[in-house]
Amino acid sequence: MSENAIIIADDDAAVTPSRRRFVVSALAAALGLSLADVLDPEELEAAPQNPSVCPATPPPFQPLVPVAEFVSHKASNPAAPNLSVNMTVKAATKYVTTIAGQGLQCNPMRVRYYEGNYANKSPLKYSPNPKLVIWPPNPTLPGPGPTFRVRVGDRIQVHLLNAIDPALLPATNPVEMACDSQIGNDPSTGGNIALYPQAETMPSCLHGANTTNMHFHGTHVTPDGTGDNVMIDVYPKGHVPAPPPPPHQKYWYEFVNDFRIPLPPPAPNPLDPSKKMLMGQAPGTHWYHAHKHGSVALQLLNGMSGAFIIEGEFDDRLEHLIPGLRETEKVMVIQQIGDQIKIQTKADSVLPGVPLNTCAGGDPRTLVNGQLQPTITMRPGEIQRWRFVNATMQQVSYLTYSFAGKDSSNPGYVPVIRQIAYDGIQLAPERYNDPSFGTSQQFTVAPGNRIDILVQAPATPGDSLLSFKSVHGPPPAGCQPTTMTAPYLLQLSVRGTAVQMALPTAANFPPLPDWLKWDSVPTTPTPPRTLAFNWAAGDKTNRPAIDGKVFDGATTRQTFAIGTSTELTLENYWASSIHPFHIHVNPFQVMEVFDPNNPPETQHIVMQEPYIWRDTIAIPAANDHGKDANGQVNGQPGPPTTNGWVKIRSKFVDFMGTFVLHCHILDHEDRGMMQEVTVYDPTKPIPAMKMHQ
Ligand SMILES: [Cu+2]
Repeated sequence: MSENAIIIADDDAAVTPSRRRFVVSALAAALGLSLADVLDPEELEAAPQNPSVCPATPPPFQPLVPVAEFVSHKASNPAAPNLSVNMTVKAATKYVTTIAGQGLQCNPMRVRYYEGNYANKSPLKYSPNPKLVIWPPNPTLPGPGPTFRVRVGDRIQVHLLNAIDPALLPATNPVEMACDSQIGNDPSTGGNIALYPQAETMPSCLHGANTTNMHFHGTHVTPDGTGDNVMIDVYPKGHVPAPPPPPHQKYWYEFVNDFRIPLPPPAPNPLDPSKKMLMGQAPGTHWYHAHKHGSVALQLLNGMSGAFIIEGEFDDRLEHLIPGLRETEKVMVIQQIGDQIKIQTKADSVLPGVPLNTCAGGDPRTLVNGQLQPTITMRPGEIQRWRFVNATMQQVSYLTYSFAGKDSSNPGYVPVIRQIAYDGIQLAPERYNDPSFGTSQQFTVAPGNRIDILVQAPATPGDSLLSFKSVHGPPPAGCQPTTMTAPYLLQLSVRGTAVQMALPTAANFPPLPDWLKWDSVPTTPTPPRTLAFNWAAGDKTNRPAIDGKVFDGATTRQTFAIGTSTELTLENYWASSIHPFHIHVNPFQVMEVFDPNNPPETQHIVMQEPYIWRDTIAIPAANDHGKDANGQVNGQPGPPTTNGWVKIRSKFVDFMGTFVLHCHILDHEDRGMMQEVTVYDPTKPIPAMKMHQ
């Protein structure tokens, strides 16, 4: 972590001595405010509307403010949790500085957010200790929840309490079990249309805006019980849902996720110590976020996400190669904060290529740890590890990043970057040395992706900007082109005396552990499957669907016997959008990618062994060859649309249970582009589906 990292003090924690401990007041100092500056609700209401820069918000080019970290510690006995935190979901008005035209604008918005502190000694009952400091120290600033930093083998407890006051969110439908009233945009007229109640039906519509739960994205743990369980509903405390859920449908006001991150094979399986682990947990940059079907998009747009760093042997080996890397590491959560979702739709049409994008009210508002365009300072020649989490949720944030010199007369003033991991899973040494991955000087991340890079500053002082551009042309309709007028995420400033540091080579880069080699974990192959990411057949609002069906809680699922593996071909029928495919619990290897929008020579990429592991991959958009809404080009019938597709393979070992696969453009997920996944014991009947709403 960074040398100015903020670690919330835990009186019981025996933090590794090399890890420095600072208190949250360091953050207040960095922002030029005291904790007493935190505004109370009356002051919030009286705050000025739309000044150019929000109160207490750092303007662009200020030093990057690290997010507070909860760091696991050695437990007093082997069964005790290594990290136990309270995560309370609240609502507040936050002030988000964004770019409007050529200037800055302050946008007050009422959003939901995570407040974190260490749990007290009664781990099953929520009871915050007022003596403990909390994150965020200033709830009026936008940004992610606290960072969790643990190690493979650790037991984690997260006490999730839903303390949203629905009265603070009057625009929300108080009926948690029915589709919300939302505004859609009809691209054929440019006007607003009422989206609901119209043709969309439970459970695949925007609903449950104040209901929540927590997903641990990238973890290889049980999806059932208190593990990475997204089948539960946590309602605002004291507010009985109306109408009440069916009797068999459990719900909570607070829920404790409690699970152990497995050690690499041949360690015992934490669920059943009589069994050995077959796959390991990839140590890396993972994250947590809200995952209540129907409100995932809104809650991530509000900012309900944070980094979940899992350390292991890979990190030890890197630290050995580059001593001091942990101390200067940067964790960056990329978010786009907004308070309302506007969906583009077109009623009574099932034509391919209809634009359907959520654009946060027309402005992507891309922030790093809640900050607009911060600065990271390095010494000449210094190497740092940067961890990026793309916690955005919409098509417009599918961006390619690369550095460019800030001085336009010297665009070549850029650091050297080397990719070391994708989605929290290390690259093999062969891929670290591959011009398409490790040595590429640009990287592309879709919503849900993480990327780890080593950054080596140029040998002389100067400034460089990490710029970004949309992968397929300008932002889609409905999104203001702020990414074009200010196309950079952050600034790198190189100052001070030079240091001599060397990047790893392919020869000394950490080798791939055996359990990340496909053949080292034997499975029973099953026939390949194809999933079509398309629209609901006959659905008036073109809901996003898989194989023509929106998630219905009754029939839409994939089942796999434990111990099997399969190849999946994922096809994208939409010309208007990528679909970032994500599956919980088990990562996958990427074997082939077909992007029909690329020139013919680069359309079909057949990957080489060792394949890259991922848990989220953008299925390239289809190419409709310029057809209009009537399927014509220049008044003539157009050629058939060419779908984008990827081929992946995955294995379903270690954990039986119920989880989901879905598109990580999260309004697509909420409105139906999701399936349940059941990994079952082949000696018993397949269990029923679990999610109903
Ligand atoms: Cu999608």
